[in-house]
Amino acid sequence: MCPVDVRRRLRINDVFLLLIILKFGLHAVDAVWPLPQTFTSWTERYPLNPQHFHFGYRGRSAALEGCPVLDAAFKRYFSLIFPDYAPVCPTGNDKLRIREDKPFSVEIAVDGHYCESYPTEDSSERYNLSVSAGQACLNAETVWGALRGLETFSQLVYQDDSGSYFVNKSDIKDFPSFQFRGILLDTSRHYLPVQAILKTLDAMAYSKFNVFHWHIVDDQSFPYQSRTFPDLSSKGAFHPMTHIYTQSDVRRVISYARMLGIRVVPEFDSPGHTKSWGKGQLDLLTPCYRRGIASGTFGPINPALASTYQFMESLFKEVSSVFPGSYFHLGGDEVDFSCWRSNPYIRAFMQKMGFGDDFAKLQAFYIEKIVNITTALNKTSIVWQDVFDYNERRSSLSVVEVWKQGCYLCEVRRVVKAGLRVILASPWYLDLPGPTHNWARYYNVWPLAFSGSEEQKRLVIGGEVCLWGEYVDATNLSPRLWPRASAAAERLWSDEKQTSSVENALPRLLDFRCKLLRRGIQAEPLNVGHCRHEYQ
Ligand code: CP6
Repeated sequence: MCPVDVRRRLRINDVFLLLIILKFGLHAVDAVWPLPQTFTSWTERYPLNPQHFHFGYRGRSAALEGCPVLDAAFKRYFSLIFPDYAPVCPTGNDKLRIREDKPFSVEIAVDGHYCESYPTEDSSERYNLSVSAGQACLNAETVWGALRGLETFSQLVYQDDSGSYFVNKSDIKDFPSFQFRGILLDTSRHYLPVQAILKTLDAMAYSKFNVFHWHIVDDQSFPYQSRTFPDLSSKGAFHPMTHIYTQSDVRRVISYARMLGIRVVPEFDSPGHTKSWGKGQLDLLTPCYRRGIASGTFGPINPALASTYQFMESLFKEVSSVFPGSYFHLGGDEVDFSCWRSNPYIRAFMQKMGFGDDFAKLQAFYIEKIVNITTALNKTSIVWQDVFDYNERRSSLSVVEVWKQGCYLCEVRRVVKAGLRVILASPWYLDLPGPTHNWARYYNVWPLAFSGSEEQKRLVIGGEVCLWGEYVDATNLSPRLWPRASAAAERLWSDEKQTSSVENALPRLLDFRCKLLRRGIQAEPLNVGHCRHEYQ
């Protein structure tokens, strides 16, 4: 079963690729995005007939029959591989043709015989895929690896000018360079309908992203409908009925993501970025003072009240059971100290605690309590870099997300030197449009290009594309993200030595963008040109 015979090898090299693009357009061979770690392909190709094409579980993997994640993936990928196939009653002609076509099956084997319920931060996504006459063998350690392999297989299939499907003989051994490959969506500055989120999850799977970072609270609105504190969204959402995510919406997003091997990391960003909570929860935010009297405006969460921590604990208890993943993003960025400073009660608390005039100490005090609440709920906390920068006692921290511009690798180095894990976001801010925001800027990023030990580099667990929501809603979400986010996806998945050239990547990215259009994703153009199947 699944023989691997090495014959005439055709490696992807620049000259070959260029020839293909110039002569045929790149609709055929070797166009996989993100680039697999090792990839050999041959000119030998096999026709695929949708009526004689099957997915199946192989031998020792028999226990997986009935695994919902893979069963659903087979259905999904069948439609993605044969986009214009509509089952019809065979006419006489079809019957003749079908008999001539050889069957083809994709045989899947997953180690360990079982169907995991949720992907975790250390789930293996490794797979081997070998395509030969009549069959493709896909081996993986987990169902999540099998999903990545199915995505790759789907990208190997192409149509000739008459519309017939083909796949070339290929041999792929693949695994991600980084285990955390995320996209942040901000559903507070603008509400994103559930459908828009699900569609983004689909597109994420096409680029092998595996984390959806859901920035769900901010100053402008709080759309999450809490069971414990329903007023937070009934008063703090843009609209109490139409601009919220109900418990069932949230469950739907989480289970849809799981089917694609994507983890959902919720962010409850505090103590700043929480003004919307103030509307539904009295005495949570700090009243700001002007010339000794309360001005009627509010600042960050009030860290001086015991009731604050009771509220946060109840809220986190609820959301830790709603979101099954082990990572929790606690935010902690951009806390404006001026309101705290203006408030005499906060200043008195500072004196009592011995913080003097150092508001960073107050912020660290608050975050430490929130981290402890999170740890007690068995979750691992992620914080924005501000928390690391302000905190002298860093022992309770686990994962730090670096977002500030400037020398971000300097910051990465500081964090790993402290023995903490890092997620890098600084180079991947996609929310601002403009001519300088071309994809190569997101491609030419080298997260490990700092001096440090191997052990320190292993602490860089991945990166994240941030799509902040001030200027983004469902109208421009897709074109803002795609295909530029895919450039970051390749940086996070593929081997950096094989993907160091923007020129080599361009033809594959052009091809991939056309695949996105074919799959119904409104990915913006990279430059002048056309796709065989334009978006409609
Ligand atoms: N919202 C929140 C934001 C940003 C952050 N947190 C942000 C800051 C600066 C830039 C882009 C985004 N809009 N909650 C910082 C992590 Cl340039």
